[in-house]
Amino acid sequence: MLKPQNSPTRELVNVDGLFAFKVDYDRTGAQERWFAAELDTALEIGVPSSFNDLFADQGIRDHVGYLWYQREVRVPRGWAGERIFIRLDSATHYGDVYVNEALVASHQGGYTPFEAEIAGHVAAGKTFRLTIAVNNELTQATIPPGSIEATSDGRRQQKYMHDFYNYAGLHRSVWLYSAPATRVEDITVVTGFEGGTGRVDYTAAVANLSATAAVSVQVLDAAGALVATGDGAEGAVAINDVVLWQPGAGYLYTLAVQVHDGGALVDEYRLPFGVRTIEVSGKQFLINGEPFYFTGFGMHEDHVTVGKAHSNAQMVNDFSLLEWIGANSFRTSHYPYAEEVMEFADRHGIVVIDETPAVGLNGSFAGVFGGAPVSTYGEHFVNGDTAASHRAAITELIARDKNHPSVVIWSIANEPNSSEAGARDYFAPLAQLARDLDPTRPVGYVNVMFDDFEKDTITDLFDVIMLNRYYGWYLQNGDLASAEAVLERELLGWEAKLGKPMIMAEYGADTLPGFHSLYDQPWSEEYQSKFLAMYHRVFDRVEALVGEHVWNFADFATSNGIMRVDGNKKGVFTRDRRPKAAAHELRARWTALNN
Ligand code: GCB
Repeated sequence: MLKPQNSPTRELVNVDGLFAFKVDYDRTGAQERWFAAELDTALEIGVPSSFNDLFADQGIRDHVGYLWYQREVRVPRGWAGERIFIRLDSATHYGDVYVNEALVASHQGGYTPFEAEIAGHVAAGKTFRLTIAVNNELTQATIPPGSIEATSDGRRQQKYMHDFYNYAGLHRSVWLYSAPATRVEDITVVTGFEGGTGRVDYTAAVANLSATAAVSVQVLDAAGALVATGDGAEGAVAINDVVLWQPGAGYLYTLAVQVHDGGALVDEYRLPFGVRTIEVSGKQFLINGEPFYFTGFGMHEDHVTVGKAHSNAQMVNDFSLLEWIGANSFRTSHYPYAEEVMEFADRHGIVVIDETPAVGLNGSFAGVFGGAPVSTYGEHFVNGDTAASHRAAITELIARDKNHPSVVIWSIANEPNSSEAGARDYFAPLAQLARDLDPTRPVGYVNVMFDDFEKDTITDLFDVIMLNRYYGWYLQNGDLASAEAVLERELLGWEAKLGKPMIMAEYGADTLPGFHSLYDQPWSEEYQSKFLAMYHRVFDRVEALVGEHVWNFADFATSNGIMRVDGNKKGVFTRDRRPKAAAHELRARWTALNN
């Protein structure tokens, strides 16, 4: 799905700002047709934001169900005769969009965009009432999955098997845009190179293409100079003296796809892209044929007050900290991040492992989150409905992000149960789906510590091995010598079993900034540093280990629980982005490794 843009034939209006906001406590909003009139509420909400932490009201924060957003929007007067679309970059986890009284779009899945054509419901120069009913429930039919339990006094409580807080709302921008009837609807670009010549295979899907219209493409270099042209909606073009997209040097070309009819330009869409190749070869991960070693983090979209809202200012700050510390990559743990983040990574040469929201498909975690462990695969938990949502999550992620040169691996799940009967039947078709949708990128999932190389039954289905390990934290806590032995044994075990490149996708220790100790005391800044140094010693001894992503970039909000004090503190930066001691040590190691 193409991100909307301004072009000579398209216009784009941002619809963020203050919306009227109403919590649907009694679940009557749809039935009472709240969309049909001005919302009866005194509350306002800023979009984008997570709604949870904005109001000094526990009832709002804990609400499970629908949240209603409403504002008036004016259609630009010049849009008569154009196709008009409303586009939400995300609605977490579900959204119904009403234009005046018409339901124009519904979408499940909290981290991917959706849109609807609304020209039949609005008029150029006139306003309309935009109402969005967002639902934050997680069930067996959603990704991530969850369950809703009733308390003895009748409240509904959301339960789930993942660590980060279930922030919800309109986390990303809302747009209104115009496009011509004959328009470029999708583009797929696949690149390669031989010697100094780049090859760009492209396919454009064009809606309402008439017999007299023709599709052509132009390739422009970073300075805007024309370097290649092609005819037809599908084809291959060559770029002489190609400049490759490289980690640390995100050189981008632009593919301008144009539709002409009778000599006139009918539509134009400009897609930035990079020329680069990705390959797994033996135990190596190759970018442009060169071995690549990942340094960086598992991250979160998480900030004080606004929760999971995208903000360009905070994004710039986070990327600048990544650069400062010598990170060349990150994983979008545990859901697709805002498209602005992906574009920024493209432009700045940061490598991305792009993950679906499939987190918490693991009944063993029930013990950690306050219950008794349960099995995972079956009607009671991860079932056919979960699988259907999971397929949609993979499909929508790849559709959105397939053209980003920064994306080098699709991660289709984080820490699912991979040892139980049922795991292989569940994951084999999903791994295949990702490969079918994108044959050009390696596919992986992230393996949990309980399902080590002796127990795991699915990792051979994937191209890379991604592991989350907490030896020295959840196990061997405070005993780094024992942890070191277990870690090394396991990495060598995986290497011998599968002989594929391995990335440590998470390793880290909760750390209270300002707590110091001379001893190996968990939670101290010294312990975090020694913990990471121990992992690095082991990594440097294992040939197949091709990447290290510390958990986490920054402290982040979690659900309540006895394991967390004001959130997860495994950040190398605090939640307000101040460095802990370990940040300086990582900087020294990664700067040396990457030079
Ligand atoms: C994990 C999860 C991550 C948690 C982390 C932790 O394995 O993938 O979501 O936040 O452990 O700190 O427990």
